[in-house]
Amino acid sequence: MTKILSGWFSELCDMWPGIALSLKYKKHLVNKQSKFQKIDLYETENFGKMLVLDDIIQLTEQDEFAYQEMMTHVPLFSHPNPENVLVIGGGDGGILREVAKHKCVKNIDICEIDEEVINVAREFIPSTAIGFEDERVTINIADGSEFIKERQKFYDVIIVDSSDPIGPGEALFTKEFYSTMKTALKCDGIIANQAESFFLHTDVVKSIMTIFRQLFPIFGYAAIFIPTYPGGNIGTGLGSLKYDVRKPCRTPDEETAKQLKYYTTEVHQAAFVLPKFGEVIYE
Ligand code: SPD
Repeated sequence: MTKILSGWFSELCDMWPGIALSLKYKKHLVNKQSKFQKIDLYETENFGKMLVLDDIIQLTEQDEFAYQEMMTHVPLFSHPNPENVLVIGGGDGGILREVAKHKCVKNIDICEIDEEVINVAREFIPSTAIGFEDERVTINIADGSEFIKERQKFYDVIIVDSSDPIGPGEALFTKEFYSTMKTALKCDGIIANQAESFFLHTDVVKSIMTIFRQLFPIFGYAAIFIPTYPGGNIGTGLGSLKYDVRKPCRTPDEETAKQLKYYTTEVHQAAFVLPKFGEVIYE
């Protein structure tokens, strides 16, 4: 771990050279090495608990809702009746928590390769780990590509909640991976992934859009504002076999709308509108 100042966590990474986000922390609660990665958990001064994998921030309690809501509700509200949903990665449980808000969903599978991430979330981040408590959730500790071999044409929506394309997350950004995932979707299915920042990682986003263009008749990138990811933004890439992901076909009911802090029907549509220079991701 690299620290610029004592008592501060600083996120330095070759994927965003020359720029680092730093958060002041009160306690360093977890520092362990799993079979796959280094897992750290901090109690920060201002952003609640913070989960860090291989020195990269995965979430803070203060702003995780922005990412988890958009990663989940953009694909799910674009589908008229999602019943079977798969989450790849997402060991903190936040995406599960959001999927569970859709009453039409009958089965929620999660395939997380690193059980230790789930254990740390369950012990220290109950606000996201609550997602594991929904009775529709089945936890699978496995490699996503292996897991879906038994579930061909089964899912309405697949959400790939990965870390960055360095280390264990790298395989989740390849054409091979998305071709395999596509076989697990029903003929009108939708896939959503963690698609990085159109501002800082233009080439990565462009490469994801190129893969999605080759595999799906409908595709796009929805931007998400979030202070604790590099550059203050990230995005979700959408690939759809039938439905227009830019226009939701369902809306949150009154009870769900009250629980949401970021997602609205308007935000869903607006997230696909990028600044002029950002349109380069589609070239
Ligand atoms: N640059 C970090 C991107 C992390 C995306 N995954 C976050 C997992 C939250 N459920």
